[in-house]
Amino acid sequence: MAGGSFRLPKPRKNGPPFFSRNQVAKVLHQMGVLLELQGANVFRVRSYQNASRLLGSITEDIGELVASGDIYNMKGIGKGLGSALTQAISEGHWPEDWANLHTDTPPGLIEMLGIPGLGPKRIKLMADELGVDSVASLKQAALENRIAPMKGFGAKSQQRMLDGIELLSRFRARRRLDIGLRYGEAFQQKIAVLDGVHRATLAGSARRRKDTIGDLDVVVAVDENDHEAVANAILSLPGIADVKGAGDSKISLILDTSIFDETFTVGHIDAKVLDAIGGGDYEQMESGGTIDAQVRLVPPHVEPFTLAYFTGSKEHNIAMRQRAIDRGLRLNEFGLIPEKEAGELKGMEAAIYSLKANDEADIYAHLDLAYVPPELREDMGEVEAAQDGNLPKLIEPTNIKGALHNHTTLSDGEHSLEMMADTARKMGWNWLGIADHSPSLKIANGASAEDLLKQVATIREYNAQWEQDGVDFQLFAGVESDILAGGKLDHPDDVLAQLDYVVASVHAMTKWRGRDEVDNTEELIRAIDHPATTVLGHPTGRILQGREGYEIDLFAILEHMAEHNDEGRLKAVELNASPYRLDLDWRLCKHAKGLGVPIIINPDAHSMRGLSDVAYGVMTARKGWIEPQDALNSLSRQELSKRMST
Ligand code: DGT
Ligand code: CA
Ligand code: CA
Ligand code: ZN
Repeated sequence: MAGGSFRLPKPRKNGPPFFSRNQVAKVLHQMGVLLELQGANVFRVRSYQNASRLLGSITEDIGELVASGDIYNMKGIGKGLGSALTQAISEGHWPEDWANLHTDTPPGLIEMLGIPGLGPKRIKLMADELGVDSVASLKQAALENRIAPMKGFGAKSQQRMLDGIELLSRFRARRRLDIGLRYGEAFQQKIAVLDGVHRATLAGSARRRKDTIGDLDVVVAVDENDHEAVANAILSLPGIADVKGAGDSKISLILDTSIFDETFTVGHIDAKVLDAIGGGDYEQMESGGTIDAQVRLVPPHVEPFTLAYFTGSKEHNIAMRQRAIDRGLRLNEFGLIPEKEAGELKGMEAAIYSLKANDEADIYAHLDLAYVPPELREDMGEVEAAQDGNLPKLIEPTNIKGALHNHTTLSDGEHSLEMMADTARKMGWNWLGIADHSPSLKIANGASAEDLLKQVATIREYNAQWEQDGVDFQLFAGVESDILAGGKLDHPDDVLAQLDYVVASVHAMTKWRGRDEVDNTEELIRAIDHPATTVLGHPTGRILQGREGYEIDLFAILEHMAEHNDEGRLKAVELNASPYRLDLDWRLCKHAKGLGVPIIINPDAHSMRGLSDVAYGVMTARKGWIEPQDALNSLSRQELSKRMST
């Protein structure tokens, strides 16, 4: 939840100090906000705010400050606050009136604090004057234009609230894969090195590499005797904003960005994308963001079953369980148990009769199946394929020899042609395609034909030089042509003819999203039919957690592209690897593959660092059953050169 959660943290088991400096600073901040929501005296509010800031910035050990009584001497911490903090830190409980303030504040008001740009003062005003007491009722009031007339508000701030509500609801429901993995991997790594932990694995949708993640699931193998100690150690890790429930085998908590060893930043975001996901508000929400996580602790011999279960998907689990039932077996998170031995026993008690498994592959083997990679576990035909020995040999990061859709300073990229080429070489790639924006896309600094042709000439010179020096690397000269009205490309044919390839993409989102599927599909097909078009760029234009794509019939488009390929003309569909896009969707990758339409995994890099986004494309491609031979990225530069000249 954005803005964190508004609960008082539970005391550490091994205190004092029962709370960390950060926890105390956070509680003081919350108190300030809650008091302001209540309309408390401004001086009182400020004393909590100041104390929070003070404790947030000191380097002294909070336990010692309290033990020595020095906390009373700190400027801004009066007698009242000093004794409240002393009691909390040395005895492990918060003052009763603090706890009451937390429980008495209507949750709807706290929920509203998550709306970007909306603070406690204005929430209180709207609550008093309009009776608004939740995000839903605020939205209603805004839609009925009841906020704009209020003094100090206005139509603009009303609209901003509506935008903020929309952003909050998207942000809350799910998080993008890149963000989920950042939290998930940081958490998993911290657990993995704790004393007594045999293994910690990120399971759930993150392990299946879904494009968005609901919550994180971590499975930890720990000897029975160590469960309690490890559970306590996990609860003491940094980055835990709140604990929703904690036992020795199951912990449910909320992580925040303090889990990261370095300051959390979202990094560079392409301006067009940032716009779609909420601009500065998005960046701010992400830095103050949280994600839910569930941890399961199980003994090592049970862990493979637990890992398989919590990796899911639910649909895959159901298919697997049915297969077990057909063999007289019971499959669950505790084991694979012969029904006749388990009898009336349940859960862990039945699991003593489980077949043995050292790893997940053993579970699949018991069910006469080949090991199914986590990405494929969606009940999309993988169980049948695992039975028949037809599972795909999925593409791997090491198969990637290059990518075709990348920007330089010629349009809206951050880095020069030379820097991009250099980075690609250092990544071990053998080729790199440059496709800067075309003239019509003014907001992305689209390059004129003249400038583009200069870049082409430079590319040819570099290639000649590398050839001469025996360097196994080359650049391909392309363009990302905007698709214009009527499906036209954005340069004259004689210019396009001098390029190695063309990525044709839609950017006029407003127009395309305002039109129906039939018109859009027709125009896209016309652009694809242009002899110069090699790649269909980000086919739907979707921005994950940002906006839906425009309406198109991708099945018809892929079928049409398949006909071209059948007749020997290369028409590839892009899997845009930016974690904000992951467009083509993984479900359609499998379909494209089936039709024989080549995929090209493109980072759409706008900087040197952007090239590494290709990793998310590989994850998505794997999820979409893509094998090395299905993706142009695995071709050598000579092979690709040949393919593109047909
Ligand atoms: P998410 O969190 O919405 O991105 O998606 P998942 O797949 O991580 O779902 P989650 O966190 O609710 O549960 C993790 C896994 O646990 C899920 O993939 C499969 C398993 N699981 C959860 N609930 C059920 C259930 O009711 N039946 C079965 N067969 N498996 C379940
Ligand atoms: Ca999950
Ligand atoms: Ca879960
Ligand atoms: Zn682009």
